[in-house]
Amino acid sequence: MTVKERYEEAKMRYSKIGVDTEKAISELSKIKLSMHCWQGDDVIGFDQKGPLTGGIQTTGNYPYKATTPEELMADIDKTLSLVPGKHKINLHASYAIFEDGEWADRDALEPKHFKKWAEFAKERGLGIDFNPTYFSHPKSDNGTLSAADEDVRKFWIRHGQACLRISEYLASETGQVCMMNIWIPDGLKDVPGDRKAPRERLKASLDEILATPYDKNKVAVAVESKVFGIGAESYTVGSHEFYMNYAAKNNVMCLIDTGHFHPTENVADKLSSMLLFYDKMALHVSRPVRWDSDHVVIFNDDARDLAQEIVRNGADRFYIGMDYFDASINRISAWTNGMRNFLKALLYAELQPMEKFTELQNAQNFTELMSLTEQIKMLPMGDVWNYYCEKNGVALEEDWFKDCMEYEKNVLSKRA
Ligand code: RNT
Ligand code: ZN
Repeated sequence: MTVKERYEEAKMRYSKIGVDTEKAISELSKIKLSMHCWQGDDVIGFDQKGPLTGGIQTTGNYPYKATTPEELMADIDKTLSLVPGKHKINLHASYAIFEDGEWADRDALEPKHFKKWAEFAKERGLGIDFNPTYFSHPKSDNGTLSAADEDVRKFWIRHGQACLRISEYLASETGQVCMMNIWIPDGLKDVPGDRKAPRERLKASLDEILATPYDKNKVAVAVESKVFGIGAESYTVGSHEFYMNYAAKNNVMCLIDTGHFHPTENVADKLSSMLLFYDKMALHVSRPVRWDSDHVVIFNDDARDLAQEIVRNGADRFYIGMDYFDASINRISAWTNGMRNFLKALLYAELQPMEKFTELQNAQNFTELMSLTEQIKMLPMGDVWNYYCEKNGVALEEDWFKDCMEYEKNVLSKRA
């Protein structure tokens, strides 16, 4: 049987539960994921040679990571050739590309340092999202936007302002909105002596950054909260309450990272509440294993629940970014798996008879609701997925890994 024939069979089976697979596929094709450049080089970047800091960590020593912009771009191209659909790339400020021996500190970064990235994106019709980098820098060890040291705090305010200018430039170049996400690592290892003052300073710093004039039609700002980081277990300045209130009062978005909550919290459950009070929100799709471990996203219950809420609330209300970094496996496979798996979760959500679910819940028919939910798990979603891949000219589920390994053999293993 061909992929198309299998699909036709699946289409018929889905239609029996009132699901239109054509519509599901067409909705899925409208959803853009923002591909995080930092999976390709273990979150190191090009503007510094030091280790990754800020309480986040990559573990593993798989060889062949990208160490130059050319290598990283080639790896992004390879990955995108294995992922169906049209997506965006997500850059950190630390991925500035300097030419002719030039270098600029974080507070002096300019749009020109991202010209190569803008060209890369334009040639491929990709959008770009952006992030100031408040870690892996000598001035980030004792706080950034919440630092008690005024010179340090001012330095990082200037960095945020520079990033707004860069984000606006990237949006102008690509013709797509640039989502700029602010995440800082500020926190304390042990019981704080003062919880209030750092938060007051963070609030004042954000106010100063956002007071910089920028085009709100081009740049969508988000703020990302967190519960704790490595070495900052006792206190996080930018907590969920801090940012949720800050965002609401200052008309910016919240970014919810699926790894930034207590392990038994259901992150998917937050979306429908938040979207009653915000037009849009941003996500970092990650997979925490016992802690904020940033494992590669797999097609599990958490991913499916999150995808279902995205689809239910309207996928056009979300900026969906990927955020995981695994250095223990082939990095192209990590990127590809995570992105394909989340697209599968979104397809799974598009293939749900949502109206029927609502009807059953309203009728208190929980017996049928559970039975139907479970029955759907056995439907041939894989045939719809493979058809979608074929339609988009990318490798089928059973084929992409081989392709990825050929790239390792022919390209990655030749790297110095
Ligand atoms: C850290 C945050 C943050 C980073 C990236 C690199 O816990 O999740 O989003 O992972 O910005
Ligand atoms: Zn994140």
